[in-house]
Amino acid sequence: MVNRRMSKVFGVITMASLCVLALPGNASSKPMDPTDATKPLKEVFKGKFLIGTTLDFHELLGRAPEDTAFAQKHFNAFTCGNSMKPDFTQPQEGRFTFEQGDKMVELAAQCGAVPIGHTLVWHSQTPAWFFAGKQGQPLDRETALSRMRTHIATVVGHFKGKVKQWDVVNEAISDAPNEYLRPSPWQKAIGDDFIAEAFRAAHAADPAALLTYNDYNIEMGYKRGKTLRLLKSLLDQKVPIHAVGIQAHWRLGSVNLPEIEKAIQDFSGLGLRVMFTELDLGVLPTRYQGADVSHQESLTLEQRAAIDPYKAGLPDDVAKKQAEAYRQIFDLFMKYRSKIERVTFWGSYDAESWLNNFPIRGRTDYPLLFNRQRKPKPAYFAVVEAASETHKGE
Ligand code: 9MR
Repeated sequence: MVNRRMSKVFGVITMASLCVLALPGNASSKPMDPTDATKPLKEVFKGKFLIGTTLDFHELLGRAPEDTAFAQKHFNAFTCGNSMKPDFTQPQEGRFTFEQGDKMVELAAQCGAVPIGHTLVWHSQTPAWFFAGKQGQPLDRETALSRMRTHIATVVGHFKGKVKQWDVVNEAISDAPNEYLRPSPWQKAIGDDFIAEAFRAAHAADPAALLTYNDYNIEMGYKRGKTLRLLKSLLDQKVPIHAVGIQAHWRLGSVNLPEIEKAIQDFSGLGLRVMFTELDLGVLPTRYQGADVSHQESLTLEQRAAIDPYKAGLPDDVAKKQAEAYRQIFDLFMKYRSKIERVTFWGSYDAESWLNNFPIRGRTDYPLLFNRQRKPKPAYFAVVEAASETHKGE
């Protein structure tokens, strides 16, 4: 069942803990096989839509050249998994750091990939100083607006002309029934127009950049209406927004294709480009279906054994089911390829996935197209087949 519990925690995750989380678990230490004949995904989807992945600390700090080469081989859009979020780009007021973002841009340039900026305005991974009021007072609107505008102007300005697409606002829509926007520190201090103001600031800093609103579960009925309300209101006000990012953190067995199709139709019907920005298809049991990073489940040892069932490997029947689900997803993407700008996987291969640590830490999940040795899984071949079939397209 979907857990729509709102978290009131806006804790700041430290860089050190993020570095640990982002390192690939059980990754193969073998170098990439130069004779590997697997067809690069970016060739498979050439002329259809961009096909992306994340680069994270291990790649951006030069600690995993094989992972970098693998990402460069298969993907033509790169998103930093963590390194361009506000806790990295402005850890203290006025102290900006761009080294890892610059590295991502450099690695993208080496292979002709499109660098994506993720993310400017979010309630999570944003240092506490952003939300501190003066002399212990609650944060006031003008201070919050000024901090947000300075952050956006400086970060987008730094990457102007290099980063082509920005996730401007992340996860602003509430999961709670009867609540429109998430009562985040940004929303509370500025009001609902923090979203419009963020897009205006990003557009002013780089008028050529494609600007996206990015969120999870917005394809689903309980959030799609609120998303449409937000997008329509931004468009009515002539706010410079160009795309909507459906994160696409989905789980095997609960992918709702009709809802996804409806979302593509509804969002593109507004004249916006559609992105699938963080695609994965977890195979482990979980009660939680969202991607709210403040959510963590704790369990007894017995419960843990039951919910980490594939430690020794992914059973063939599960791999086949996952392949079939991926095939159906990509059939749909292909049908609507004229509306879809980009499909980005949240990690290149299974060991890199955040789902090995969410919503329970230390599990062994298999959500991507390549296994822990970076070899193609049945899901890879299903996706390749979906791409090659002749679709009329919408
Ligand atoms: O992949 C990211 C993971 O390494 C971090 O621990 C996590 C912490 O916030 O953020 C992950 O990326 C998130 C993305 O930025 C926004 N949507 C949900 C993603 C998965 O948590």
